[in-house]
Amino acid sequence: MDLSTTIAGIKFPSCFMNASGALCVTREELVALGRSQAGAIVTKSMTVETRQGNPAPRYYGFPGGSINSMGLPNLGYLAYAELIPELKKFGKPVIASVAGLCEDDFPAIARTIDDAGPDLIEVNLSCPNIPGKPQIGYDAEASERLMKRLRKLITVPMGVKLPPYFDPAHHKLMGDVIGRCGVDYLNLINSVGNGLVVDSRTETVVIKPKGGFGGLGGTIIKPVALANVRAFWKHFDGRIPIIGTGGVMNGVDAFEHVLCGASAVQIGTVLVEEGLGVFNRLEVELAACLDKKGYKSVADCRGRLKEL
Ligand code: RRO
Repeated sequence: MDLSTTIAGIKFPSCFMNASGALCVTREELVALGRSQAGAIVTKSMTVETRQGNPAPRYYGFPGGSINSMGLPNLGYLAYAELIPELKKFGKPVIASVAGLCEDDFPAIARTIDDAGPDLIEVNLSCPNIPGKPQIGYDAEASERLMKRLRKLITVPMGVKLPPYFDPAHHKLMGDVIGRCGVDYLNLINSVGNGLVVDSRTETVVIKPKGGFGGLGGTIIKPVALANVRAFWKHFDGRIPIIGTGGVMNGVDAFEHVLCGASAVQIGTVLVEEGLGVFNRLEVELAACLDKKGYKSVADCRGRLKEL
């Protein structure tokens, strides 16, 4: 079964990879992703300075998913710029995720990281967890300004990681914006921001930052992720490749993302909960699912969701 995929002209040996944030902050974690069966190495979103992130506990897994408020812990962009040539030796694409605490942080990071030669750069417009900083992706004008600015600096394929949108009017608004910015691929979706998980036994929140509010991931967000993949796939008539992220715990979840239009699939919660062995399991499960349905590859069924 052919589980390879191509995004913006870059060939991935497998369509499964880590979601930015999951096991990809340190050199050790990134090297372990390189040695694993993952189809790519995706870095943690990077900022200008090294960051410890928010106080713990800041991640909590529960049967239906996870909530996190990590607060952008990362090594700082200069450390990732130095690491990228080493990571490229694993023979699979390296995706550098670029963030910032304000719009003006992004350009310097993008310039230096572009020089370091990752295969793709992903602009994170959707971190929900920095106290007092709204997600850029919910401000269409700021998103357009920033994407146009970065497009001039980035020479490798440029993707954007978007937050979930919950109304067709917002899919259209952001779709139109993205169509004007020369974006090469979309990553849909980041965590569903500012949810609240309550432990009724202890009568407390489960994570410390922001009074317990944090980004939701895992099974509970799958329908939201699928809706966003589908909405943007339709908006662009399949012409902008999509990485589907959100709620993938098994091979059938991945198949659903592909049916909605995803060219590749990223995993966050299940990677954190299960570890690197999950990549092999998901590949076996997706291959079995495609085989049973008579598909020969991921490309074979992409976007083929039937409507009633
Ligand atoms: O570090 C985080 O708190 C974080 C980020 Br940057 C993001 O984009 N999405 C998320 O769920 N957490």
